[in-house]
Amino acid sequence: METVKAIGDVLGQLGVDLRAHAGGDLNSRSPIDGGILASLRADTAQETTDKIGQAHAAFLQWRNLPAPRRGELVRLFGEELRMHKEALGRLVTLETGKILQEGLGEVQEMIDICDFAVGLSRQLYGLTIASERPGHRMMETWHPLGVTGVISAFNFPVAVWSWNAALAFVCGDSVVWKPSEKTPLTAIAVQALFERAAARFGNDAPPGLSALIIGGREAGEALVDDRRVPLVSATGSTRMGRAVAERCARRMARSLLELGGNNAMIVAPSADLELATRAIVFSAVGTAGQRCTTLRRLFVHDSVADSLLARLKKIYETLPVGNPLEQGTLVGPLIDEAAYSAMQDALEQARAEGGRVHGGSRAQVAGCKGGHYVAPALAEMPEQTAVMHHETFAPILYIARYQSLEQAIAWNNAVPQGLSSSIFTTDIREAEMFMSASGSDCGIANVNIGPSGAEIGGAFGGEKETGGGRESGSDAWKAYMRRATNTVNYSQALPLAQGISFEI
Ligand code: UN1
Repeated sequence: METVKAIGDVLGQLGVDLRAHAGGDLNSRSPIDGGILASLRADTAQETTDKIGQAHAAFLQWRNLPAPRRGELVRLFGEELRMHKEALGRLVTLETGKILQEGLGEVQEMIDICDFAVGLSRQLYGLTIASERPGHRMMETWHPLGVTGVISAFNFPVAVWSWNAALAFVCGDSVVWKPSEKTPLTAIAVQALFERAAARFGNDAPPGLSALIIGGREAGEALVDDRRVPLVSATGSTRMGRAVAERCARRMARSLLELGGNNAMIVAPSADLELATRAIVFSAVGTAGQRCTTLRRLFVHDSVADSLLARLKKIYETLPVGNPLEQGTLVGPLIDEAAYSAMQDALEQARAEGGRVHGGSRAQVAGCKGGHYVAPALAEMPEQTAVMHHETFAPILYIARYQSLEQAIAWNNAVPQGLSSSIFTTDIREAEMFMSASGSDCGIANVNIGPSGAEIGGAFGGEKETGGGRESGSDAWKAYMRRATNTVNYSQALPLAQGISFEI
């Protein structure tokens, strides 16, 4: 099989040695053709707890290094990524099935967050606060937190880890990573690149600063339940996130959650339909509909619906579905058989709810027999029906017509998830209304771009069942640190706050 032949080369270019992980029954399977890329061994419970212990010891040392010096390690890691962008991007494609352009984009996203984190290492600012007492000063200091646990999903197998890890390292934390069992190889490769950067950095990088746990659910649970891990950042399904949140809450640990999205776009009467069409297609079929930011619900004003639909149908009919390694392919495979079945079930439900479905059936791709390829689906719905309240991780775009902006915003907000959203309009009132307090209730609300493909500079995450966490840019770093409020008395008196008199 093509993928099985390709994997050796790519791992060689990345300098990955699988021996430490080899010899188990955990298969990394390429969604491109079903080829088994490697059979790996899961870490034992003892190995997992040892790695967490080592990460904790590493933290105790790492936290004392000045933050700009910690940033230097992230800078070196970013250099490794730059040097290996092509090979790592190809590995992402081999293991996730996303097209090569998107595999490379994922590695670029890692490079970007490294650059951001290096700058941040000199900007971990705290406030100074006016004290109500004479001769006193108040301030906030941000300190390293501890071991950051990262649980990542198959669809962004390395970028989402890097959002967490790059910030955690400059914040003075160590990181223990439990990747999706569907994508262990990309994680092993990234860990190898990190170790190379750490070796270049020298003895100031303690062993175990970044650890990788290969395994399934039990490995994740061990991480979530370990008292030495004060923060667990988890990306994946709402079901998984709820379990993580509950277990963390039981031991009063922090959880940072980035869970399901069910993202909508509103296309208003004044929209530039040409731009909207391009944004819709990228957001709805990119990564074969398997981004948490994928566009799933499209609300089109009645007056432009026929025109927009005609454009979309035409493009959907000829979308290049195929081998993601080949140039020209825009839609690669779904991750596995279960994803294919979930898509068919959702389309069935859409039909039962009065939807008219175009596309959605299995596509045959030469040389890729073991893969699950589909023609992306458009589902014209009579209104926002029950199926549209669920996130199905597949390229299904539900379309409903609206009459008033209030109705479209209400539909946008009516689902349990609250990650990303967007509006296409050239009417400034509509744009501002959409971004206002009574507009979109999502963590991301865009104007004249689609809901997916965010830059790393903004805080990334969403509300409601999306979990409330914010990762990546802006001030997301604060989640990886603990805040101390310091009050300093430089006077010779001891005035009490709130004017309390307490004479002894
Ligand atoms: C995800 O799907 O979990 O905004 C992350 C985007 C990407 C990240 C997606 N930058 O679509």
